[in-house]
Amino acid sequence: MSFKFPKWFIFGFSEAGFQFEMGFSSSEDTNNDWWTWVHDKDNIVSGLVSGDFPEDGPGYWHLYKQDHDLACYLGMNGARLGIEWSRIFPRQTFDVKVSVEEDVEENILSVDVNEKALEELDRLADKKALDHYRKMFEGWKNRGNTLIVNLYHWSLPIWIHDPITVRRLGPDRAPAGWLDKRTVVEFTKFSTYIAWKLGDLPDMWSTMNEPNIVYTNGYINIKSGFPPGYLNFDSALKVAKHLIEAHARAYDALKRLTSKPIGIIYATRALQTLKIDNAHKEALTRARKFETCNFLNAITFGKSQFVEDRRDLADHVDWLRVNYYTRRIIEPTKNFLGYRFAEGYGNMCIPKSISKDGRPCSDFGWEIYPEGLYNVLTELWINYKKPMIITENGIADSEDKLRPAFLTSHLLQVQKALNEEVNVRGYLHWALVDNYEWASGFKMRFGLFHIDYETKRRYLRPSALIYKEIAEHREFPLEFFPRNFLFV
Ligand code: PGI
Repeated sequence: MSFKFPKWFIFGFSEAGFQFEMGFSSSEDTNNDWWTWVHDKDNIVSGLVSGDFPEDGPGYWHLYKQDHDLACYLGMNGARLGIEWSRIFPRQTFDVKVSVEEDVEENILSVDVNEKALEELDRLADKKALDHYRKMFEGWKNRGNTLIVNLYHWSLPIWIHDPITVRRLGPDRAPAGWLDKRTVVEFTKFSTYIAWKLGDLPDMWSTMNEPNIVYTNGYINIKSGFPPGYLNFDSALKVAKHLIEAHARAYDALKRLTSKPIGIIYATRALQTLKIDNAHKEALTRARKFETCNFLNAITFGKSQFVEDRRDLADHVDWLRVNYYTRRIIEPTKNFLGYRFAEGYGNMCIPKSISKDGRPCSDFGWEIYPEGLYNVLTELWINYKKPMIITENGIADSEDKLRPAFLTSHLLQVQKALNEEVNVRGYLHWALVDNYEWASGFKMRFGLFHIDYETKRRYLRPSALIYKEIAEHREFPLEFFPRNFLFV
């Protein structure tokens, strides 16, 4: 087995606007659903969200140059950077007319955002915010690095989604976000506008991050603290369908304006069972469909349980972007999904404990399971045959006790996949510096650099030096592997 990474292999980091940008008073973005959600008193008092606020965050909006310096110091040459819809369009864009083609079942088959519409959008857009994104993106690009721009990472403008009112009065009485098919059209307008204004910068595009988390956490696992916390399975399915359509229509729009590859970032699942009887096999099949295939098959083959037969959705992925953290152990159960995640494994462990399989678990209670990364890469390669980049992989580990082994063991699994000619083109770590972790606030620390949130100063964690060593030399010395983490 070779322990070298090819020359073209990208090492880098990923970043998302809402979790990193704010931190200084002039960088606040108050016009989105997540802002409203994490400031809601009921959410805080009930413990659904942490009570930490994103405006106290890392401050990337101001400190991006410094963070780019840190990334370059670690030998990174690629980044996935996010752009916040609510910053670009703080006010509604419904009145900008575009031509939308629908079939009898109200499926959105095409959205045409023409020059006139773009001019109108230009009058509504916040040019200062747009210029700032240009500076941040150019700053990274001009150092000779690869730039992936991601258009949606969970926060929606408040004029499109008012999650508190949706939860209280239902989705018919408030801006309902992805439950409203108009969001598909508005997202296509936003995506087209960004490609029109900033299209010269990205080397690759991503329409959205982990759509599967949006419909599962928002409408099924409502204890996760994700907006709108509206428990309704049919709503989850509707949101999934709209996200699929939004991806496809944004893909079409981007294709008209750019020749650069367009992909989607997906929360991948290494799914396993502990038993192999029929009930477990059936549960695993259901989980595979619901967690992965129903979404990805829709946008690659135009067919799945989420959308039935839709030729207008097929072949809408150039690259797959893989986020991987831990595995899931599947057990059969009589709920509407027909399966659940077993306690004591995967993401269902006690923080800082040892899993039932004897593996260390993160501050979040996520079991370290590096083989799962190899499993998802090979499975996705076999099923979809698309080039891949790992866009997220990392660990909440404030003391940096587990991160060194986490890093090396996962990178080793990437090499294993590379050696078997799985087409994986890069590894972007989550995260470069500590981040605002949605409902969990600042307690979960994913950074290669620790942040002192009072002063915003960044402090190098030892694992950052391991990343640096590997990224700079494109191979890693064997003494980097604690014995128990070899797993090859
Ligand atoms: O939790 C670490 C990161 C987040 O900070 C990113 O925004 C997000 O893209 N993470 C882990 C996952 N996804 C992301 C894996 C799936 C997951 C999402 C939400 C698991 C639990 C909650």
